Amino acid sequence: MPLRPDLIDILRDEAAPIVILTGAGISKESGLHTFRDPDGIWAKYDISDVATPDAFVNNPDLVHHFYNDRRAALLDSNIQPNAAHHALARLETEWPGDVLLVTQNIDDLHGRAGSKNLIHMHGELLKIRCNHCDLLTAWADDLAKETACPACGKAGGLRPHVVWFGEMPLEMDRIYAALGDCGLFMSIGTSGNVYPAAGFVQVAHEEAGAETVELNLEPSTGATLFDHSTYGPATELVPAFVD
Ligand code: BJW
Repeated sequence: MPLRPDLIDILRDEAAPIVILTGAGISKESGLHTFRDPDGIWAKYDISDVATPDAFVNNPDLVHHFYNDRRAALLDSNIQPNAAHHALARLETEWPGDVLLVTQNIDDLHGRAGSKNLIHMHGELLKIRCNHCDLLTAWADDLAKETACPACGKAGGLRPHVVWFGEMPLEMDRIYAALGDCGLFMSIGTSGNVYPAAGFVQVAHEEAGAETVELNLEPSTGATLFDHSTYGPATELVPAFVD
């Protein structure tokens, strides 16, 4: 069912808490690749080669190469937040209730657009951490297997601060608490293939009785779980929703 225009007015009057989940589709029109579209990242790389803890043990050079390349792409001056990122930052400022933005994206475009109440549940490309100590810091230089940790001095432990398959996504307690208390759950630019994020719509529906909305280029895997769906490019749909 398409979005009812009056629904937003009702939710605004109630100052309903909102939880928004975003995926790679929201950054596509900024020039970053999605994962599962025909020209996506998984068409060029095998997930098991670059996005699992075993991949990092078996071939750290390839994993570092993969993320060093993606950092270089993100830091290209042509890559900027788009109208959808900016619209969500505006929503956070203007909505009378709480707005929590949960992104699966490891790029920093939501933060650059001004979103503040933001969780990077799959980590952040521009941060690194050490497997040998508790260092978590801003990325400075391209990483290699031989790079020594600036805190503990050991080599081989520095890794991208990202969540690979089989690892626990970040800040799940805070996310589930917000899902259990929201009046509106929106999913934007995600294919709904990766859990636990793909299950958030059911949590919001069953635990909070929230209205659920999908904005995506095409129906996601879980499209039928949403109360309302609108399809098209994020740079058109998200500003139209917010303004
Ligand atoms: C546009 C557009 C435009 C294009 N405008 N739209 C059941 C429960 C719990 C876990 C599992 C489960 N079943 C299986 C699991 C395990 C596994 C999993 O989900 N496997 C599936 C493949 C089946 N999950 C995990 O291992 C996760 N950890 C975990 O579960 O821990 C235990 C746990 C259990 C229970 C509760 C809590 C925890 C970890 C998942 C880590 C994902 N990591 C990656 C890569 C690392 C980061 C990186 O390198 O970037 O994260 S995989 C990749 O997929 C990346 C993304 O964040 C993620 C999601 O992709 P996304 O964003 O949806 O992108 P696409 O490409 O798939 O879709 C883009 C969409 O945009 C498309 O629909 C387009 O149409 C659309 N689009 N242009 C609007 N212009």
